[in-house]
Amino acid sequence: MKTDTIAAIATAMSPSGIGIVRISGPESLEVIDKIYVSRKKDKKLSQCKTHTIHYGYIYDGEEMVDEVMVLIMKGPNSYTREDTIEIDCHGGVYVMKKILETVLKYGARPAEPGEFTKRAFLNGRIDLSQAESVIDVINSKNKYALSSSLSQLKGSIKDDIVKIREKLIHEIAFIESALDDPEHYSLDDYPEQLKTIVDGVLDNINRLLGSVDNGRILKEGVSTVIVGKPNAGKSSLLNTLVGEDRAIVTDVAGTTRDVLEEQINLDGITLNIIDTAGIRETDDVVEKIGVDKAKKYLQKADLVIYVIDSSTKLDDNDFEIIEDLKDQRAIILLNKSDLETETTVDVVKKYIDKPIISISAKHKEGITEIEDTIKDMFFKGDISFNDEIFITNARHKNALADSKESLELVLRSIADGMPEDFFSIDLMNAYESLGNIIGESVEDDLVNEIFSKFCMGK
Ligand SMILES: Nc1nc2c(ncn2[C@@H]2O[C@H](COP(=O)(O)OP(=O)(O)OP(=O)(O)O)[C@@H](O)[C@H]2O)c(=O)[nH]1
Ligand SMILES: [Mg+2]
Repeated sequence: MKTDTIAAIATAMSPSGIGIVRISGPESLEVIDKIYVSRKKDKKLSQCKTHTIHYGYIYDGEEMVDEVMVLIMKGPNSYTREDTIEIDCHGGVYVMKKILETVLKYGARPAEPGEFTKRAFLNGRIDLSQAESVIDVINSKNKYALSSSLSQLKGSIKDDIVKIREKLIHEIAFIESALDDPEHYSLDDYPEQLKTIVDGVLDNINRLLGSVDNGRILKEGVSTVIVGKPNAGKSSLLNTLVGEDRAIVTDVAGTTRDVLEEQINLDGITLNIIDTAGIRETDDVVEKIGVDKAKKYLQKADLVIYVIDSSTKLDDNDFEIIEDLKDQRAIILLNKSDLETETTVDVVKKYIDKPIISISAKHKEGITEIEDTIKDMFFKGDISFNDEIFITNARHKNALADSKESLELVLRSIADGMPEDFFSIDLMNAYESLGNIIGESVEDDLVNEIFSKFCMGK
């Protein structure tokens, strides 16, 4: 299939030190030869060695457009595997656009979002899971998300999937051969052997599926909600954690009416923290809406921070909250440790078995302990991305779930003593579902949809 030559501005469209215009495709060198002029006007870049950098100017006919550095990367040793040119120009929006226009005028066409990476995929340099991780690297918000995306970019998911698929195709081929040629292949005892293999593959898939929750947390952050009775000090805690006065704090019970969300970074883990209205029985219409919202967030959160005013006694509102917390990942903070204590750690321990920490939100005491406890809860010790793979992509998760379903059908057919050709149909389905992850035999529409989420010039 003949491909054309594409170009785009690869850097942000805002004034900055340098900007990069990227060109990829069979006519890249032809295009650059028409618009690049070296200082001594003595060379054609198409004649220069690959992976070299050249100083000079971009001209549109007689008109000089900018002073530039040009990188030449001849295929297949480039991101797209095609001849690729990068023009480093001054990073002004107008000048970048002017250079792109010139490149387009002399033979390239505008690239679509993600089209460079799509070519890297279509030309076999990376598989689909690696291509998808490119956008995750760009969007990474913290060091764990970045390490996980980089490990996927190196091919950690692909390698696992390829190995599993090899096992499955081996069995499919064996069944087909045995059915075709019963004289040479025996299927006696085969169902038991197959069961062992499928069990092993399912273990592997379950392990990958089991990483989905942590994967989402790595990528998007821990959804955290602060709950408690009015006046417990929830908003004060939010402000202390964020390090800025974001929420209104007063001594009036029922100050916070609506939810307020802030983001903090805890040693590489992102917490998306929501401050809520104090939970209590109330007839106030507006406050009641706030309380209902707080309860709803409490149910959905990855982590609940329950703040108790330790200078007061527990009451029915507290017991209600404690009841709702039972099945949640939660920590309990006994706030206002600077005041006389009415509710001690020992008292609370009687009602609920969760980490309990004494703090003062106002005087910023006990905050490190909160942070350490949260880190421990989510990532016992340090996470190593070298040996653990996190599934962070919903598409991968669905494909894994589909393949799991098909493999469970294989196990059922074995248990029911079904004929062997039943096994191979479901094995094949599992094989194909897994193939979707790495981009084997995926539909064009899906490929287009995936790459359309990319930024321009990537
Ligand atoms: N002494 C003391 N007072 C505190 C502490 N933390 C908060 N307060 C005070 O408690 C009062 C209520 O604090 P807020 O942070 O508004 O409490 P809240 O839980 O958000 O209250 P609502 O929004 O009404 O539900 C304010 O007067 C705070 O200054 C603390 O550690 N020690
Ligand atoms: Mg508040």
